[in-house]
Amino acid sequence: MSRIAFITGATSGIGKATAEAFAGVGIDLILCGRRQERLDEVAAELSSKVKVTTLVFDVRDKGAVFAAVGSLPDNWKNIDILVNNAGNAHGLGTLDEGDTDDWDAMIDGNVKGLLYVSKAIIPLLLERGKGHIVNISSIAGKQTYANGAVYCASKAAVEVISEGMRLELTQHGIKTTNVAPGAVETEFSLVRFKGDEARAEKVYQGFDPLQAGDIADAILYAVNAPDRVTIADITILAGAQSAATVIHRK
Ligand code: NDP
Ligand code: 8X3
Repeated sequence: MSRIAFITGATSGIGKATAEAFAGVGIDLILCGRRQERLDEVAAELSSKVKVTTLVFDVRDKGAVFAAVGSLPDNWKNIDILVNNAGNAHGLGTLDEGDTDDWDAMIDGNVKGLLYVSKAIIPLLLERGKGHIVNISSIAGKQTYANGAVYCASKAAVEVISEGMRLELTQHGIKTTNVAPGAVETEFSLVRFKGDEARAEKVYQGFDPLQAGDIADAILYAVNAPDRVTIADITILAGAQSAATVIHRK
């Protein structure tokens, strides 16, 4: 029987690559994001392989999150896998100079958004007595760096929420996997630097950065593990990376 995955942030980067990896093994997809056209493109690309439906909402909007999940037809509510991937960094700056709108975007999206989506979907998993939640954290959730304290705090919160989910949900047959990537070349830096392409490109220069597909491979491994196995936590760094801010560039 095919499984159904609900993926937030499926319009680009890690979320989109995860959708592609899941489609490759026959997992049906509920793809979420704010950009409808992008979702339509991904859906068109993958619908020859699996069943795909899309939901457009901002994870920061509590009402929209619950309305979107509630709008799913009953057959799409049989969700097996939730990938809480939607999120971004906004800005890179000291606490005294940081933009409080950026802080709101990170705390509201990366933390509260993940919680809203989880609260909407966990009851569906509990009803079925099975499921798997994959939370996309970051190396930044394990190691704090200067100028990134709020982003790091938002990802440290994801680490703690993953642990809390595992403690609460394992007894109900629901697994939780926390995935903490290092430097992945996606739209992440473009968003962090507010569309400054030159600055974003520099982040990935002089070394071979992780690709979104590398993270999707790990997620696929975790969700395909047998019932007796819980992949609790995966940290993935680029080959040239030894810590959040230590990258060996040529
Ligand atoms: P991208 O910018 O390529 O993708 C981010 C995705 O999240 C997009 O699909 C975007 O969709 C969605 N998203 C962002 N904010 C919201 C929101 N408020 N509501 C709904 N959807 C939202 O970056 P990545 O693929 O790199 O990022 C995915 C996750 O991986 C994030 O949680 C990020 O923190 C994490 N991560 C990234 C790393 C990296 O180096 N790239 C390293 C470690 C972790 P849309 O704009 O259409 O809404
Ligand atoms: C993204 C990785 O180290 O740029 O979460 O914050 S880092």
